[in-house]
Amino acid sequence: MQYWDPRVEEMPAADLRKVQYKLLKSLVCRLYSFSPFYHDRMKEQKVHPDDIRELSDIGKLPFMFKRDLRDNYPNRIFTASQDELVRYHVSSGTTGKPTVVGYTQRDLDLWTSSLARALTSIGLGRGDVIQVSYGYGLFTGGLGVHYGAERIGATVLPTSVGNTERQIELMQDLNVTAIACTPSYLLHIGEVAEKMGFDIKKDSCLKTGILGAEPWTEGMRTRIENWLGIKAYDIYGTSELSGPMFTECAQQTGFHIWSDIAYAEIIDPKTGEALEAGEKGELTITMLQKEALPMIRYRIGDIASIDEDVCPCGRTSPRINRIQGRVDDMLIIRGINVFPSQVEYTLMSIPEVGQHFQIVVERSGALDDMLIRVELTKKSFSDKITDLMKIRQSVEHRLRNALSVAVDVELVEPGSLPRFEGKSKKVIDKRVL
Ligand code: DLL
Repeated sequence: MQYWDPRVEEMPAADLRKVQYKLLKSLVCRLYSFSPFYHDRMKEQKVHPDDIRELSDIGKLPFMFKRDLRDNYPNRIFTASQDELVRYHVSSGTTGKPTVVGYTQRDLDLWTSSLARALTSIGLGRGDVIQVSYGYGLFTGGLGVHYGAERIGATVLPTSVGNTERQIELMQDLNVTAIACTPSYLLHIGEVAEKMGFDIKKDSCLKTGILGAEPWTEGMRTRIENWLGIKAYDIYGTSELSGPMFTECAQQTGFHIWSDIAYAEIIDPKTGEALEAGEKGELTITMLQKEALPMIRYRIGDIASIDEDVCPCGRTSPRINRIQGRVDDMLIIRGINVFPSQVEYTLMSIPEVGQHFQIVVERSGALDDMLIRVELTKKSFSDKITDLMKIRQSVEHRLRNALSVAVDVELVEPGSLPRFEGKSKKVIDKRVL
């Protein structure tokens, strides 16, 4: 078993909690003394650093939200001065004003070592060629994975997104063994490779996918693994935490949240109460060591559950089970809550269905209508209307059972729905346009 930093990765959970408490206490004292933002927040909540006497006292601290960063745009809550910053990343701002994250050199080092541990836990290292097909630039995916991969001694191929045919040629010519990109982009790469007559499974050295930045399901993992002949691992992070930071280990049972770097809580999104291990709720993270933009109890908005058992890989940090979606991704259709990931989960279990779908929600009169456009596989796409009718009925039936709401299904030709190079957009909600 390979570890990047065995001292921390194998540290008994009780000792890790002691480390976490020490880091939390010193963070809270520092912020209370030196940051007007955190000072005022703690005062409003009537909590003083002296009240933090054990790790569970973290529950006394106020939450942070994305809007705190937006309201203080661009850098009013940074806790490092301009001359200490060595990098900025900026979110795309698709759901509002962009957020800016500043990093000190130590912040970058911490981010990189988080990924070095993560990539090592997958089994990557010296001798691997890692194609980084996440966007480079203001988005954190490209540069984040890049530095982590270099740190473990792998060779990085920094292709970024786009120019897919060239990506595939380079994958072949340079014997790429691992690719990091969104699951959607890997699907697209796989299809373009097929069109070029290149069979990734047979003709390449690709063995590993490091896939994330958007929700995806176990069903999608199985399909990608079988189709491309690779092992596909989930990678998670958000720009506010630094960027991509955590991956699953070789066990593929949720991503490890390194306890000395981050403290994870799952809370009830409505009440803010902490939930037990195994219960599903909103992931909330405290970054214990960040200098320029420390996040305390940051309500990320992603729905997940936590697993505190020691992983069979021997690592003692807790794991977060696959993200189910975002609180704000949830569609309410005729009063029923529907997550796009439930749709994907159901569709991926139907062999006639391909990898791509699109959800269109409209309001006709007072009622919401949900149409799901579903690509069929090449094999099951037929000229015979009766065959298509049968498949459509069966897909509608499966979706209706899984979602408890009536849906219309439109079967479409393989290759006809949009493809994505970064994060995919699977939902078109015409009610809010
Ligand atoms: O997406 C950072 C990242 C880059 C993660 C590359 C993984 C790989 P943001 O653009 O700030 O940062 O978006 C963060 O994307 O809150 C989730 O909703 C979603 N997300 C990220 N990774 C996953 C994942 C990057 N593995 C937001 N599964 C997060 C599900 C994910 N959702």
